[in-house]
Amino acid sequence: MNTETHDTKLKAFIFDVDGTLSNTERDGHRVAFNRAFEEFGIDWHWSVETYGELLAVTGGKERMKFYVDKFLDQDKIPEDIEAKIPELHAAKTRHYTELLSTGAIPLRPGVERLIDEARQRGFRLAIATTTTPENVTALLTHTLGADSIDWFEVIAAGDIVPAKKPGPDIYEYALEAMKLSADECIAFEDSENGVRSSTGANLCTIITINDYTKDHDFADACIVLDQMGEPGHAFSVITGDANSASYLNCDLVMELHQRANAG
Ligand code: XBP
Ligand code: MG
Repeated sequence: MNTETHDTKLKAFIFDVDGTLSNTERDGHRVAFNRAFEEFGIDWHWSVETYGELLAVTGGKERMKFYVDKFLDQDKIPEDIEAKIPELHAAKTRHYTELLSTGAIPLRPGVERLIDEARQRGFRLAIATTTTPENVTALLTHTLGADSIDWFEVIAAGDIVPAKKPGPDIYEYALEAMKLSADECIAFEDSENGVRSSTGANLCTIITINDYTKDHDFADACIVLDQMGEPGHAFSVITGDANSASYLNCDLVMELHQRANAG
């Protein structure tokens, strides 16, 4: 097979947001949930550890419901909590976007460099996330600038599909919106729910782990890294073959995509 021809098949990069572009969960979403609980006079506090367990369920509204169902004794469940969840979640989104506007939550190493290179080299960009659309817009605006929202051809987010990750639906939605097939794209994820979703949509997937996801099962990923890395600030390869590269750039992304789609 002509390698050059196959390489050119990669057309788009599809990014997860939370945990992949930025470590938003512990110091962003978790803090915002706690502020919303306080605002509503609800006596819950999600510690760093508890929040790690709650991340088993994607989606903030779904996560609160999971907490009520699995973590609270029956007599501790606030009255009408089901009805209050949408309002609580709206408050949480407000607190979260306020937090992002302080610039407190940066992008992970290598993310901006890889996105810049991908744009220069003509790759199409998309986002596939379970988080609320306003959260994506706020993160992009406060890290890459307001114009960056337009760099992403599709921002597939939140309730746009009813079945959140680990369902493949959000990636299938992004592929359909871009009119691309799975083998023309590559996904970037950080979690087991994420890789189940992306590989469920048949996408070759690059994982960058974080503290919450380092023990997850990434058997179906094409490579697992501790981070994207930068020139002079190497990544560690956890599983897979990075061809002696020390950071993730478009050449390595193309190589991984080619290997995954060969044969
Ligand atoms: C992130 C999530 C989200 C956020 C909270 O998933 O699971 O639920 O924690 O966002 P991904 P909302 O890594 O796929 O982006 O509260 O806005 O739902
Ligand atoms: Mg994620």
